[in-house]
Amino acid sequence: MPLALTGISRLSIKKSSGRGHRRRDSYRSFPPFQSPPFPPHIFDAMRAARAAGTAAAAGAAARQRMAQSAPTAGRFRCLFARESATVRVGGLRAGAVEMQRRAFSGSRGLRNEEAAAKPEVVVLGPSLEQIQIDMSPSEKGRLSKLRNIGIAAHIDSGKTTCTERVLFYTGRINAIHEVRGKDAVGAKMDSMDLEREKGITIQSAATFCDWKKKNVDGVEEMFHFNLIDTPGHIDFTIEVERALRVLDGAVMVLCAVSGVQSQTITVDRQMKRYNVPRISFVNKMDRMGANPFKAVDQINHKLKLNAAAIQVPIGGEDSFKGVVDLLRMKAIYFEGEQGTTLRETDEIPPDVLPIAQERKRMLIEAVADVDDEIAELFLDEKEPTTAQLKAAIRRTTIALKFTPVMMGSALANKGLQPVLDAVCDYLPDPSEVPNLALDQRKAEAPVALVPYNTLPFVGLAFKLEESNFGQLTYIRVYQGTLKKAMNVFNARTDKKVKIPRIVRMHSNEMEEVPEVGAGEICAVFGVDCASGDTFTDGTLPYSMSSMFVPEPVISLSITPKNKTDTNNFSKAMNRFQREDPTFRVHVDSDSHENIISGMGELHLEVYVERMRREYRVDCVTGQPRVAYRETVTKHVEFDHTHKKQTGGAGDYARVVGYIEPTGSLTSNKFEQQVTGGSIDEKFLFACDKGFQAACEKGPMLQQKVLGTSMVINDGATHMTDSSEMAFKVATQQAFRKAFLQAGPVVLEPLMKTTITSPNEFQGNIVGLLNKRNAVILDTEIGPEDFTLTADCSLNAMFGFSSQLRAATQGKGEFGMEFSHYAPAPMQIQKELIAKHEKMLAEKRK
Ligand SMILES: Nc1nc2c(ncn2[C@@H]2O[C@H](COP(=O)(O)OP(=O)(O)OP(=O)(O)O)[C@@H](O)[C@H]2O)c(=O)[nH]1
Ligand SMILES: [Mg+2]
Repeated sequence: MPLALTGISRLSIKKSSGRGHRRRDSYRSFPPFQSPPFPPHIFDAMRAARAAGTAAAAGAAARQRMAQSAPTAGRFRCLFARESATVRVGGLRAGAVEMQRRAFSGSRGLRNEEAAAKPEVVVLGPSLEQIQIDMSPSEKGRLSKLRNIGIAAHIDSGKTTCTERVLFYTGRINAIHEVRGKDAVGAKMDSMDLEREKGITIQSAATFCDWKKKNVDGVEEMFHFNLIDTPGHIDFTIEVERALRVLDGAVMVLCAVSGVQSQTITVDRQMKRYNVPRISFVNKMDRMGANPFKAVDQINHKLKLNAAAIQVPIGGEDSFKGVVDLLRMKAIYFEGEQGTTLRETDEIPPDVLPIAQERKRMLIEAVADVDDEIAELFLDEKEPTTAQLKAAIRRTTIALKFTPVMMGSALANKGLQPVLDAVCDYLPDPSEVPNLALDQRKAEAPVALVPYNTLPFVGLAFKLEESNFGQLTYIRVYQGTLKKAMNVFNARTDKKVKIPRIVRMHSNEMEEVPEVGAGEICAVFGVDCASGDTFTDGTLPYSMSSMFVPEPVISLSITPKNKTDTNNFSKAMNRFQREDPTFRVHVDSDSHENIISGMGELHLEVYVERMRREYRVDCVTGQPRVAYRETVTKHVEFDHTHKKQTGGAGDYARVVGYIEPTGSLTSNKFEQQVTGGSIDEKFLFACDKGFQAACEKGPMLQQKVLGTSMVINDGATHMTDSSEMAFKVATQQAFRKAFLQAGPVVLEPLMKTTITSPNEFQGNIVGLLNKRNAVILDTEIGPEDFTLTADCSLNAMFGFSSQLRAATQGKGEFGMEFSHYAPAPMQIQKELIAKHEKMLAEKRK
């Protein structure tokens, strides 16, 4: 039964439940993506540092004048050396705490209280305030004109269409081509054939462009943007995740008709995870039923963000002509076929004026709610000047307390130029965002990275791509300069590598450059590494926390139709695994089938299809299967001896200890507490290996084991018969025996499911969810439609999309992402075990 998808055009794949031919060769196996678990203190530190930093930045500007004579680089080295410049971010400075307390409401407030309750995190290195003060004029000039931004949103909201306009208006491309356009060229950022055919983005694509922004006094300033267009479909969520990990700001696109949709909620969660400030852009103002203010309300209520429109539309639907800029109270019309001619006038159409005045009042109120300066003016009943309001919007947006909402229609070429201005005006430059590394020599203490070209280099490899010229590694440079032919050190492997070529990416094209400075994004060739690796110049013991990588939840068997294709098949598998940490491949040791696992059916289908197109390998695939896990619930002791005497040297190993739940369903743990040398060190190492091997295939369903800890505290060794292999086998046997006595349970993946639908169908939807034993976590009812969040078992969600469509006259939509593992219902566990045993019995025949 196919897994229901969120109303997306499907790829056709031949399916077969039969097992394919056996394949013996196994491809080079890559270690599973090593995502160092995000240490929670890093999030707290970054979150608090951002809030504290913004407050500090205001004061910093004034103090900067006094401090400008200080020689920059030297001063920083000195600060690092003495470590005197620590910024306390868990227990914020009094002013910042006060400011935050008043500022936040709803969920934000909660996050702050949470942060306040946590122990204080001390960040080594300079504070954001200090970075601003110490910056040399040339660094300041460079960084203040640099923006690293991402475009993220619900599927089909128009991200790629918007990006196409951005590239056109900045002169990066000469003509506009549409997603699914009639000219069959396709948008620049959707460069893969499959993307163009399906009209969806599958991989995020990076580009860069320069925007000439006109100041109030008519002077032009040149800004440099690094831009990443991300996919909207949840199955490609890792692309959004890693883009947001390295970007400083984002444009969140919404549809003017649908407003906040299920995937907008997921993207919002991701932006909050990486503390990314954002501008919201309500697209598709030309569509029938467009209502930007509904979207503003939903951002406030559904996403719990403090949002207000900084524009109002002139006309709507077919007659959408332009917008009123509420800060300057000017009407802006986008004229010419491609909207390239901007006509600005003080004459606001009379029917729009009252709305503009009302919305400006609301804007000031919303900003006053989170900004002291505007609050004071508001209380004194004074209207802030344009400059004051603009500065306050910038402060509060960067401090994650506000999101300005703009509007337009990308397809109709209206409204994108002001968004580019707003990116310059309201989104942070790299020096305004706290970026932390972990100092390996100081127990992973967080340390601030400083985006100065002159400091030692620190960068993060956030994305890999195989190209015709070898591996292409995308790197965000956080500190120092990355130069061609320079030697860099991989913090994970401690290996030195030379950088042969540096390029800037423009979708699938590239431009070679000799160097890139701090705060920039680039790609390098010929560097062998994993996604998420940190690179330094070798002088700093730093590593950076990687991005969050969700666990694959769906798997299926796959076999090349033709035996002669095995080579290409292995090549493709290697490449896809390297590029995408949410895509995994393994060979089932019993059936000898290749099993691919991923985030959803579409995810796997895309890879099968890419294999056919790019590697010319046709495959037969099995039915999608849910990735179950196994765990224990009790403490059980074991004393197991593995003994075999078959003439000559025998096998002997005795292991004593216990297994028990680790308390969290995230990983497994092995520990040895042997005293007195009853088991030799090298044999204990073999025990650890045995445990890891046993965890790969649980004793119940041969699925992976989770949340289980094994301790070996005693044992015995035979002078001649003991070997590493004997101890490995003994541990595996002991594990298996003890596991089955320790209250074993089958775990199933629960998916955080978000459903949005018109209010009248609420009853139907709750009925559908009840049938699936879903746990409803939250329901929010708006004036017209409601949003429901529930934890549902993935197994129960097969076929949900068609049932939801039927229950809501096609008006409901849903998205789901992996939430956590939980014990499967008893009945299902029994069925799964019975099925598995039957399969084993058949094999034995
Ligand atoms: N009416 C209207 N349609 C638009 C507008 N912007 C984009 N579209 C259409 O919406 C569809 C999706 O646009 P994309 O730009 O591919 O959307 P996306 O957000 O990049 O989609 P994914 O990357 O697959 O998530 C296309 O058919 C566009 O032509 C707009 O302003 N008005
Ligand atoms: Mg797209």
